[in-house]
Amino acid sequence: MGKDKDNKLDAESLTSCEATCQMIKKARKDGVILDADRAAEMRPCPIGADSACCKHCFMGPCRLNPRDPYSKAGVCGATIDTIMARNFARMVATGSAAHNDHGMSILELFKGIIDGKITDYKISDTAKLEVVAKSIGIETEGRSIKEIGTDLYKELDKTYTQVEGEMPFVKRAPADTLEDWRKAGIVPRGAMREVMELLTRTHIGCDQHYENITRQSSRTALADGWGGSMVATELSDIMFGTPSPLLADVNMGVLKEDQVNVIVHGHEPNLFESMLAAVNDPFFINAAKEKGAKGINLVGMCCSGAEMMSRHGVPHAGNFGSTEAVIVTGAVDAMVVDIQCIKQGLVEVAKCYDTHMVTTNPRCMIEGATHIEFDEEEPRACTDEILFKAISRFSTRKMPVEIPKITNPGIHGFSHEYIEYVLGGTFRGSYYTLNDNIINGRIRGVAGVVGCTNPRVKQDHVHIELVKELIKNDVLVLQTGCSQIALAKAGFLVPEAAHFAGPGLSEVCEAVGIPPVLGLGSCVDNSRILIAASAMVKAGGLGTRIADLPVAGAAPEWMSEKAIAIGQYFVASGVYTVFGVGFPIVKDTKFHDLLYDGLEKQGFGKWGTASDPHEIAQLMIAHIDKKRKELGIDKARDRVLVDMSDRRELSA
Ligand code: SF4
Ligand code: MSK
Repeated sequence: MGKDKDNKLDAESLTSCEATCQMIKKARKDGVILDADRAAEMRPCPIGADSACCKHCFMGPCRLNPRDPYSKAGVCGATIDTIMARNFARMVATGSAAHNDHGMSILELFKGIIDGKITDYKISDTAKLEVVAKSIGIETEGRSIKEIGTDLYKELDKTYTQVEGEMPFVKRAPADTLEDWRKAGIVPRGAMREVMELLTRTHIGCDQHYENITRQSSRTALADGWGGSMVATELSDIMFGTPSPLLADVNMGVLKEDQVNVIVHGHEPNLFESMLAAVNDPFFINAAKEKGAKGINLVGMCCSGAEMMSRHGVPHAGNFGSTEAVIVTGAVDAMVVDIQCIKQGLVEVAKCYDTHMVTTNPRCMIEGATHIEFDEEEPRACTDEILFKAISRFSTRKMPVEIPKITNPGIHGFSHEYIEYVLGGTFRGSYYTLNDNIINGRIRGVAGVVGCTNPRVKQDHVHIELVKELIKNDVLVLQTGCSQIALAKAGFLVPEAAHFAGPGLSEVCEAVGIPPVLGLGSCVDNSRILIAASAMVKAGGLGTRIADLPVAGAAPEWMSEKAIAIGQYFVASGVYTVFGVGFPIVKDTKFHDLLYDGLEKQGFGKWGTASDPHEIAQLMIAHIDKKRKELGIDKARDRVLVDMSDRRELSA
């Protein structure tokens, strides 16, 4: 990696995103420090990076030697396996809690609408309301929306509060997968109970068997994927509309110099939905015009941005790695945030560029930011106050504006319902065609590539190179979150990207008219991938459990505890899941063997780690091929590929 004249890493080596690169250079010129430069200054602690330390009690903190992990134990006698399993468990607990807390807020909002207490939102997708209710055994025939909705609320409330029994949405898993969970004793009861129990087990002197701790980690992670995240996705669709493909622009070029620019960044769609209503209110459009603006430009970032783009085509300015950099444009009149993945550093950067930095959720206040609390019963009080501030900042803009002139159009909004429609057809109404193309070998398998960006690696680079390699090898890629935005910026969410795919996948994409990379939305929308995988099993021909499918997952630039919870729910559901950047674990330990091999032997998925995108791709493809072989469909693929290349030669 090269250095610039101030001995800092070249901006080009920090990001593949041209717009972010331009803003890193500008920030350095302006004397403003961004996350990428803070990361270069902050060397990770090598013992913590390997998860070989513990600070769970004050007899410690205890540090073990990752190079000789069994040479000593903590003061209490805790071994390296106990310490790593407990650290891992706490990450799963936090990640699962975050998604479940989000899901619980969405459920409360749903209840408020059904009860008639909240009137600013409505039930938008009544057909989906019925489908979801039926999927968990609620009678819908001849009943009103209020009756069905009330029962659905009561049933889904168990996702969080139930202390005994099985969480409602686990019924949607393939029967054999559910049976595997039952045998292992990891069917989640209620998320509050699972998170509480997992944290209890990690207390000094409690659970000190790495396998037993990890069993509860799986249970708590499943309470995320098949619990809080799935509730959030399904109810958000019911309230705000189920996405179907639409064209939307991504990248910093979506900001407009002559308009009032408002960015919403975070994870809960309700704030964003209300902001969308507010910016379309003629009162505010006129108020902006009176101050010399051509209008109000609402833009998203990170996951709520991905959700709003999927549902309404709201433009998206960039992923986690660009949230500070976008403020450097000087064009952001208000940066409005709710919860999760909000860097505290935003406040300092916003101060430097005279941008209003506004927090809105009582769970997420930031010192130095303006807090304007959002209340679903009176949402416009918050959004309108923010808009007055943003308009007034526009009219008194002091900072020079420099907006990178880059926008990348792409197709977003592939809900699992739409995938079923486009790859199954209305006639069959299942994943039959997808399965058929996997069985005949045109599609080698399916990969979920998801998750964050991390300033420890070149932004977007690993995502892009990994996905390129996968589609080249006929692997259909499903995406969510910041990874989806990385590929959108690289121009891969368009049908024309089928040219970069292998012959089999490109043939299917061209026939159906879809890109080889399908964007499913935000990080809670990873639950759409679970439902898609279950639908593949149910469509037949590819085994009887998710673990049988030729599928794999990756979070190549992960950084958050939520990512670890997501990884563990995919693994516990039966998916081989590879993380890039690194992983907090010491090799040649029993805990490492369990995560990277033992769980698969027990019938689940397993973890993998590699930092090079091509190596990640090879690991995933090798797993997909292994599953094809186990299913006895490996020969079909050889035949199809010979046919295709023959055909290409003939037409050349
Ligand atoms: Fe050390 Fe044990 Fe306390 Fe952890 S719980 S800090 S290993 S004494
Ligand atoms: S926002 S969790 S950086 S995907 Fe969901 Fe992006 Fe990862 Fe946050």
